[in-house]
Amino acid sequence: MTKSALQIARAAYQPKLPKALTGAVVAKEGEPTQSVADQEEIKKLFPNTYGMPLIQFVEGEAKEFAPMNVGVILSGGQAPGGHNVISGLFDGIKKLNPANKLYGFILGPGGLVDHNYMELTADIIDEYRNTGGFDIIGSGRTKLEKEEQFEKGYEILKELGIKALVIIGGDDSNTNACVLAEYYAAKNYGVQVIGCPKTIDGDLKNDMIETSFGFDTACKTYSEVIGNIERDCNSARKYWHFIKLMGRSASHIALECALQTQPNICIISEEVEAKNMSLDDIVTYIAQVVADRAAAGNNFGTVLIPEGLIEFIPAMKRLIAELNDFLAANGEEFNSIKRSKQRDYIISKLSPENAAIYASLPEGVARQLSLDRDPHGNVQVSLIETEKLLSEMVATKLAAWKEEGKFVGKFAAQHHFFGYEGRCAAPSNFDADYCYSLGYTASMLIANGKTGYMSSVRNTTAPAAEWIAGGVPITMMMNMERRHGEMKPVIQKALVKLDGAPFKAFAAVRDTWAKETAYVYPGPIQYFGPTEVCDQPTKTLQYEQAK
Ligand code: FBP
Repeated sequence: MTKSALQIARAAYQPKLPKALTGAVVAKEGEPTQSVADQEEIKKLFPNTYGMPLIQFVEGEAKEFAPMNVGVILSGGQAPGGHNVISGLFDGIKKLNPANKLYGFILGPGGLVDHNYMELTADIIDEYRNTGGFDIIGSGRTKLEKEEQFEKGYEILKELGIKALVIIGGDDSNTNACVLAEYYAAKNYGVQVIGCPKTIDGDLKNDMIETSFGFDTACKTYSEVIGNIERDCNSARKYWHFIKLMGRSASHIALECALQTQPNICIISEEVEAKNMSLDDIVTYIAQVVADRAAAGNNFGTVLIPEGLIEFIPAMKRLIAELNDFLAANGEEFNSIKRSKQRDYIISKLSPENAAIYASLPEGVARQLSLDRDPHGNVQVSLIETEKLLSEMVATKLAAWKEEGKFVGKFAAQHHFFGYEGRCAAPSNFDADYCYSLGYTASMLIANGKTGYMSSVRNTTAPAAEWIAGGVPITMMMNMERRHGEMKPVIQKALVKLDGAPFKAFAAVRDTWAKETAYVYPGPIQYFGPTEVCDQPTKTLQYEQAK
């Protein structure tokens, strides 16, 4: 396989570990823990894994460990650094005992259920150190939640002599890891299950997990390109760029990219919901910034839009819910109607409030809302081109304002969607070190007989040597939430906190950024060079951890 010069140079990079992990360690146990909410229910559901203490690894005496085999799974969307979690895990278990073996299950949790696996040897691991992607074993979105899947999984774990399974995933995958840990513990199967916090979305974090891996690299990758667009924008001075950013429900990515690049506008979904804003409120806000900049002779700008925005606009949420129900019950009749009449048909059937909103939407978006359903009958909101929806509606509003003399200027838009561009980028130094440390820590949790824990590395705004490695009982992060009509124990998803330091820092300066052209051009991720260029954590972490 031909390798790029950077790939060859990066292969030699030795990720940094917290100082405590560089020699033999001992697990220091803290006080027993509780779940973040619904303690009684969670305790009942996880009798074997509830209430366990926090673990911190500190320097200790070297011990001998009997040989063991370990399995690893990559679950869900790709996030930069996954290969380093696996190489950290590999190096950790080999250090415990060189006879230990690591098996990777292919294409996500489905590989465990279908007994699709490969042994990860030193040669294979070396090919993937410090590289982006999940291609070493592939990833998948199969949910591990049914007893028969747990049993099928156990069959292959037993056959391969696997004593512990590491699941690298987001909040849902780690919830499932915890359910699996509890199940295997209850059955006395002797298989430990350890989770690792992955997702570019940044929404798997709490008091104990400072950040999910991949967020750092993905945001830096998007910020590079946003900065390039801003510079283009400020050179030609004739376009408004509408940029949608991945991140699922949470707006962490949009907020972090805004803090890095200082665009004219960044919409934060959590704020839209908290202020009960309508689509028209958002459009009016953007149009006003456009008009004010035009009045100052600036017919250009940059707008960041989080992927999940539409679901956070309360009125849109209600419209989507009614459409889901209506089309589930009347899909056949709807499909038998001529395409040109479908829009009017829907308008005639919806409640007056939702009909009015539906009628106000541009043709294309209205169509997407009524056509694209996932297998559960829901609108696939991520497919809705929110960036185009907003720019079209802004254009319409500005045209009306022009007639009234409220807008004197030009408005021309360009659209972008950044997501896949960042998910497999070569990990930044931060992610390379963080992920390697997470994987290595997972091996120490296994060696210490732990199950139902998530690998945790804290104090991440300090140099890596000072990071604190340990484990957090996954039950500690759980609460009860309604999923598919049933109350289920799940890890609480972290949305942007409006009283949190990163949002407050943004809110304090956004009006200035709207008026002035205050763009910052972060440039590409740097792997070699001065530490202030190469080793900075995200602004989000810096604001959150600022004492
Ligand atoms: P997870 O880490 O939660 O799996 O999601 C990451 C993500 O990139 C989201 O930002 C995005 O909405 C989703 O995956 C898209 O996934 P897919 O390509 O499978 O549709």
